Amino acid sequence: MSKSDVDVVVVGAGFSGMYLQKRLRDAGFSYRVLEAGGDVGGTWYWNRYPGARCDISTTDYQYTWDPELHEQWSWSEKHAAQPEILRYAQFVANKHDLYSGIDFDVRVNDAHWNDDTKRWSIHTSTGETIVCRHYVMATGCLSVPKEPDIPGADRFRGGVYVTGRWPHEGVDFTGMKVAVIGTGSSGIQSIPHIADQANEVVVFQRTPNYSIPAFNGPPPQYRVDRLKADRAAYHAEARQSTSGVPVNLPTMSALSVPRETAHEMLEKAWQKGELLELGTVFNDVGINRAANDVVAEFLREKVRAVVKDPATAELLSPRKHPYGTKRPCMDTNYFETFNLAHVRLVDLNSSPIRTITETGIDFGDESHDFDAIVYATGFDAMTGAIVGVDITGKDGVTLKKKWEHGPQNYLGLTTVGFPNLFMITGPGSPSVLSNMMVSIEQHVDWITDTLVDMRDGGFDTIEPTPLAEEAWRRHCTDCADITLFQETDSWYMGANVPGKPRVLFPYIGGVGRYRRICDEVRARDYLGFVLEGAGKRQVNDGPVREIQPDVEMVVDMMASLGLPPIESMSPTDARAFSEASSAMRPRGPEVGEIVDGVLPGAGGDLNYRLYRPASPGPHPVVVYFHGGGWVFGSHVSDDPLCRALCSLADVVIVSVDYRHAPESRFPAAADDGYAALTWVADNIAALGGAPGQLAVAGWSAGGNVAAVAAQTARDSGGPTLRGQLLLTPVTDGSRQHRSHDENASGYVLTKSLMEWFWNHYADPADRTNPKASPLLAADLSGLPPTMIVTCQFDPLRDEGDAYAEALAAAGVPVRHLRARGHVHTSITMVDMLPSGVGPRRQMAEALAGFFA
Ligand code: N01
Repeated sequence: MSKSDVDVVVVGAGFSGMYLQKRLRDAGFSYRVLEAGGDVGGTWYWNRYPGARCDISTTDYQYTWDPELHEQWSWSEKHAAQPEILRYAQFVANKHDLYSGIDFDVRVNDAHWNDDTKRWSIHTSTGETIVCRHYVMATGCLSVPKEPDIPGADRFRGGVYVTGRWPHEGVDFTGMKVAVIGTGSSGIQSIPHIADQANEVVVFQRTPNYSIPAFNGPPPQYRVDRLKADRAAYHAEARQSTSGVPVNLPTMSALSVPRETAHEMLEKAWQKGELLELGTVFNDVGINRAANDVVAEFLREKVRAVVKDPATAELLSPRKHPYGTKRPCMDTNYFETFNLAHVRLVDLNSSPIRTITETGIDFGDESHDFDAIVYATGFDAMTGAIVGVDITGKDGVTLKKKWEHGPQNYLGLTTVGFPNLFMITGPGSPSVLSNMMVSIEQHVDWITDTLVDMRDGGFDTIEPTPLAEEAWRRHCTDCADITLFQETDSWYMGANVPGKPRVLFPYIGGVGRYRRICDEVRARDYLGFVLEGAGKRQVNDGPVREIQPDVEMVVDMMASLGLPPIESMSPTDARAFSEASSAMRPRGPEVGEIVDGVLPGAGGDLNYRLYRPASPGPHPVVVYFHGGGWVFGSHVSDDPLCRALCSLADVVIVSVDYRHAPESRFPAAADDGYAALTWVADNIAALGGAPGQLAVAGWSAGGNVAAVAAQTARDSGGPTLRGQLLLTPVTDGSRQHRSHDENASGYVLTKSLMEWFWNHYADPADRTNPKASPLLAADLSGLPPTMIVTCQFDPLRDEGDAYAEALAAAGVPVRHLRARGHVHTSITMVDMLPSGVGPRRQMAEALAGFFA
């Protein structure tokens, strides 16, 4: 093969391109590495502004693939400065003879896929055409500075500097009047240094940022000690962590401790001077605005403690965006700089820039002359470098066109219509939300291993399927939806570049989860990919993750506990276990009033708990039956869900117990359910309810009791019901539905547990009785309007679906929510799983709608 016809072209010789070259060479592939800069280092080659440093500790921001490097290179500081990181890159490149494989000062102008030859043609700025089988964009996430978008920017005749393209010879600001525009990481790092030299500095701030002091010094001793004790274990932990740095995972809500205690805990984390520490003190900072505000206020207090002028301190205090939804910064003397007499802060919200002139900046009602303007205005992040090159895939479609509405991709690595194109740390991968070194190594390894697999298997091309790509988009969105990220206009959301689609560009599901998914794709014979070679085609289509990410965490956590299955316990032990588990959960929202009482059941008194909204009554009343497979649970066991429904729907919930099996078998629960319903109907006014405004609801076995009660009321001339809400109900004990096998295990409620419930509740002969299996009732017409919620990963899914369909066929108005990615229990886990919020809101809407 000639130099112009190779297996792989790699664009970029930063840390990604360098390691990729090493792996490709070791694996025996021919390759070219093209680099626009004059040296290795990527981001650390270009970002030479004063104060540029890495925010991740040097114990973690370094390669792990060459163990010798740890002995041969030692870092001078906890947060290495740009020159040292560049020297490290050069050291590695020399050690591994990487320079010889890189063409410097070469840009790729365009790249075209030829579907006949199954090869890419790459045209470079030097006029060369390189043909290759595989094309890898190792171009970095923050490599294309954002174009200055301020009127008059091209008129200014003084010095113009962009942090991301800093002159190699440096800039001496001594004696100058300098304007700095932008207060992200680059601005916050450079402003104190510019202020050290300049006569006058005016900082133009549009959005204040959260920043913590770096407390730079030697690398953190506790990390050094852990690395020395067991380097492999440390790296393994980093690879399975959330952000690519080993940190203790928080278990506590920021709202579960008094403010003072929370601030004491945050203070300890703040003192460490590590980027990820503050965000990992509490487990709900990223998902709950009130919890987030505990951290935000702690940081605002820190600003007030440093900045002497209260008005300036307030301007420097972020209030609009939640902590972490823009990249938090680390600084050295940033806030202190605003105490200097020659440094001024201009708030662009009250004094916008009108125009830049030949000699300075006109803002608010002022005109100010400057010798230099520094743009610290950020990057066209994640996709700028990738679509900046004209990449044309199958059928002449460009990547820019395909990504017009969002960067559709599979695993952040590949994209439909562009065979054999790979991206390193692309959109849809953890990338910028992680320690880049860990993510880079993982991507390089995955890509190289894939190329080796293809070569071994005789495949020439690899391309994701549309189904896999769409499922990945959904999974990324599911992960983003449970966080606060989408509330903020940030570069993570593409909001800093006009016209960019608004999506969360990086994958927020975590480095460890992402790695497991990528590994699974390979282990499952390239799930979601089409591979083709001479006379061969392999398609293994399918979505790689459908379960909601927070639900998956709970399911994984429960599996890791290794608890005995409930069906191996006696009913007494199962009840004790269920009560103990319930005691640990959040209690749910406040309601106006809670009243406990007793009502007559079919076989004796039944306990009930009434939840009343805070709003003035009388309210509609919903009689609710708890879950627990007719064997365990009580009138208080679904307390958080009842509170949530009461407060969201503004209705009274009366949660009633019923007799349990095996002591009281079929039809005890059904009879008690109906008895309770009639008693509440008869006493509705005394309970503070509006007469005639009655509905029934239940979850799981309680959904069965509710459905049966509704049928009995219809058939026995009982109370008129305005509606029934059935959450993952048991509707059919007579036969196996497909979901019993599909979701037989691994999703909390198992097929064998369901059998155990049925065995305790009803003899096989009784299970076809509509009082046990409401789906089997001869006539389903005349039942009240119904909402049914079924969950994708629930053994009971299909019988719930079947009931919804049968009711609709019988003319009953039915609202059917198929809760995607949920398991039998997840929607009841109030204040634990954010993905349950939407379904619960819909359930409450349905309840309120029954009475509208
Ligand atoms: O860029 P940014 P950055 N008029 O986009 C403002 C990584 N990094 O280069 O927020 C006025 O964060 C803009 O205002 P607003 C790190 O991941 C890492 O600082 O859009 N202002 C914002 O204040 C980081 O997040 C390290 O309202 C304008 C600023 O410019 C990422 O790179 C060091 C404006 C841009 O902030 C990017 O950081 C440096 C306008 N027209 C960077 N346009 C370390 O590891 C934009 N702004 C240490």
